[in-house]
Amino acid sequence: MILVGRFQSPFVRRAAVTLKHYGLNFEHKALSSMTDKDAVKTFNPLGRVPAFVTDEGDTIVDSAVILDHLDELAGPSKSLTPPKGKERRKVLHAVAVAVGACEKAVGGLYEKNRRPAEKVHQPWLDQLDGQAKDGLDALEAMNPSPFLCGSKLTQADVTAVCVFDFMRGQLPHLAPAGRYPKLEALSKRCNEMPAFAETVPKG
Ligand SMILES: N[C@@H](CCC(=O)N[C@@H](CS)C(=O)NCC(=O)O)C(=O)O
Repeated sequence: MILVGRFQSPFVRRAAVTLKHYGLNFEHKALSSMTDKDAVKTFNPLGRVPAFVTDEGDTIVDSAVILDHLDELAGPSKSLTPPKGKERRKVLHAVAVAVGACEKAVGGLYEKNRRPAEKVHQPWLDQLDGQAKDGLDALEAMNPSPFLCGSKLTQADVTAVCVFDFMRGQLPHLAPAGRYPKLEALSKRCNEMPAFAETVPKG
């Protein structure tokens, strides 16, 4: 199995944490969607990360699709996403809020980094940042105790921590120290686990 993309991307990192949590061995190709665009395109026609090559040699893209495959490999007893019912909906809801917040934050980052300064539309940037913060507020309100969906680690925690750590590192104005004490504690708790500690982005 091959995971394509650097751990700086929260979408790549959530796939990597999940692989490691399930004890699945994989080759890591740390390609960047910015600086290795042509190489990334050999795995994903859209030039985005993550991409993934399965043991059967099939290529799949988008972190949600990759997680779906990994959950199937892990089987229902180990899966970080409950198989059905209220529990499953709760986890998928939290995952969707975290991913949505992340997409808004990344949209804001691109608005600032990829446009000439005079073409940045501040009201749009403010809206994106506001939505990203609203997403973190909603996760904080879920009151992780000790995890977002109860006593067990789920995909909600994996995704929320990857997103929170990304914002704290790359966009600290969205998650300043002390603003989200419960998510901060969740991140600390999770980052003590090898699957998280081994995927902390370097540099
Ligand atoms: N929905 C995708 C989002 C992936 C994504 O936005 N990846 C970013 C890196 S954080 C990327 O490759 N951006 C380059 C681009 O979209 O052109 C997923 O969950 O995998």
